[in-house]
Amino acid sequence: MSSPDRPFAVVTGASSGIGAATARALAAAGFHVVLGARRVDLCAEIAAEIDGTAVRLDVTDAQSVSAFAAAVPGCRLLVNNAGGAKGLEPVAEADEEAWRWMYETNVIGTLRMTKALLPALLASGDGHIVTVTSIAAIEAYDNGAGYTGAKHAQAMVHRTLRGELLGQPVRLTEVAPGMVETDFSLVRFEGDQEKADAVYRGITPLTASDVADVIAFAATRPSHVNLDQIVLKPRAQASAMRAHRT
Ligand code: 8X3
Repeated sequence: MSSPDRPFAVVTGASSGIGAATARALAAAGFHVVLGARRVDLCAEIAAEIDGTAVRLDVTDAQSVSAFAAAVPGCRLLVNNAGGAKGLEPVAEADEEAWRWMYETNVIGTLRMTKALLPALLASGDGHIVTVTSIAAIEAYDNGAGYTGAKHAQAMVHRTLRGELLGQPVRLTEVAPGMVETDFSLVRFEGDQEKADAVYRGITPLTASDVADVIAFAATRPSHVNLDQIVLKPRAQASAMRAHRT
């Protein structure tokens, strides 16, 4: 893996959705992208397309994160994108296992990746951490406490670093999307296609590449410009619980 003239960008959850689109957008912006995900075969296909590198990564596994970090030769940009939701039910019916999974992937996953790559980001002399949170990191909504709680906690890891790293050459950008059509809802509803489709019915949601464009924009500003927090939603969505459907 060598990249004489292109800076290295690491994207987690890069096998599909926002992560895959971000890998493509960053490659187009001149980065050598290292794509990490459990489904490394999908990462390898995208890597071949964009002259990047695929490395297996499970952010819920400390050993996998260490091995990944050891395989990455440098890192100027880390995109913490891996995460997701499981379930949509009232607190009174919360499934502890689903909550554990959400905290493990969104919160501890972001923490692990950031800790593992922070030395390389600092060593680059011009590092940048982009964390993909959600409007669920800003709002509370009925039946969503497992996910909104995890996303709020993930955002706190990221926003706290904004202060802790002051004076260091690392920028921090939080990107908080609303409704984006990816396999997010299919994962949330454990493969129930009908339920997943209903989320996006009667509305034009954001696409993964709409979000990727914003990430690439933030990543290509001059080093002194820090886009702190970017919230993006479809025009027809005002909040997690309020959308206009036709
Ligand atoms: C996904 C957006 O509204 O389903 O992060 O929480 S929402």
